[in-house]
Amino acid sequence: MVDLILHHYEASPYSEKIRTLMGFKGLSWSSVIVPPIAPKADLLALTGGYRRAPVLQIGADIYCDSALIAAELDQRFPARALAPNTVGTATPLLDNWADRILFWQVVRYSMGLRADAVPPALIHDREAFWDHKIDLDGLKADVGYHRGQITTGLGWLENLLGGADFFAGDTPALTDLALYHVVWFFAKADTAASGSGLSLFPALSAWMARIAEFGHGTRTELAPAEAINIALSAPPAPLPETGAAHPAIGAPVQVLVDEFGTEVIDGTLAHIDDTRIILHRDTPQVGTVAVHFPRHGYPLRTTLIQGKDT
Ligand SMILES: N[C@@H](CCC(=O)N[C@@H](CS)C(=O)NCC(=O)O)C(=O)O
Repeated sequence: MVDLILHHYEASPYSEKIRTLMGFKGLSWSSVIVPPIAPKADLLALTGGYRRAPVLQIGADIYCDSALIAAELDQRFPARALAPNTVGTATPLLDNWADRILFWQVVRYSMGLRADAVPPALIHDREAFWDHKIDLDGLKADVGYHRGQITTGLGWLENLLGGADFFAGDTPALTDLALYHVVWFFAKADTAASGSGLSLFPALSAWMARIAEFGHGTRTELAPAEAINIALSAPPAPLPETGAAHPAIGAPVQVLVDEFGTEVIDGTLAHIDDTRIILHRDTPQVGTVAVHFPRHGYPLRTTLIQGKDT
C-alpha cells in the first residue's frame, strides 16, 4: 500500500482541489498541517524552499503543485481515473484561467471583504512573499468591482457547463477540480458576507454539490516531525524511464516558480521530461529526497545554459 502524506492547510483552496481528488478516488491519506504563513521550517526541509500548499509526500518523494500531484495520483490510482483534460470543454486553457485569473480575482475580493479583519501577520507575510504592497483600503473600496469580475466568469462557466454533469461529460476531469476549488473559495467568502453565492447559477450550484459529494477520502492526522522521519527512513523511488537527455543531469541546478513569489529551490537535476523536473536533495535532516515539479510554470536555471531553460 502506498502511504500518502498531504501537507496542506484547511483554508487553502489548492489543497481543497487535492483533498477532493482524494475523495473522488476513495483514498486514505495522512494529513500534515502546514502553517499558512512563514516560518514553515518542516515543509521547507522537505521541499528545499517551495512553501506553498499543497505538497504530496510519498516516502522520500515530494511532489510540488496541485496539477502535478493530481497527475501523480491519477497514474498511481487509475481505477477511478479523471477524464482526459482534452474532452469537450475540459482543457488546460480553463485550468490556467482558473489558476491565474479567477483565483486572483477571488483573492482580491475575499481580502477586500475582510479588509478590517485580516491579521497584520498575514499581510506582512504575503507582502514579503508576493514582493509588493497590499492596498487593503483599495481592495475594500473595490469589492463590488471584483465581485462583478468573478460573477461574469461564473456566467461563462454556467454556459459552458450547460446540462452536463462535469466539464468533460460524465466523469470529472482535472479542469473540474481546478475550477471547483476556486468557486468553493468564492462561495465561502461570498455567503459569509451575506452575498447570493452561487444561487444565480443553477448548473454550477448542482455541479459544486456533485463534486462536494466526493468528500475527502479517509484522513488521519500526522505530526510534521513524523513526516520528516518517514522521508529520512526511505530512499527516493527509482526515476521514471521517460527521462530526456539534458546537459545538466547530475549537475547543481535551481528551480524557480514563475507565477509569483520568491522561492528558489536548489538541488541536483536527476530527471527531466516534457511534464516534470525532479531534483535530488541531500540534507542531514531529511536524508536524500526527490523533489518533483511540473515542467510548466517552473523554470529551470542551470549554470550550463544562459537564461532559464524550459
Ligand atoms: N500552483 C500551485 C499554487 C499553490 C498556492 O498558491 N497555494 C497557496 C495556498 S492555496 C499558498 O501556498 N500560498 C502561499 C502560502 O500559503 O505560503 C498549485 O497548483 O499547487
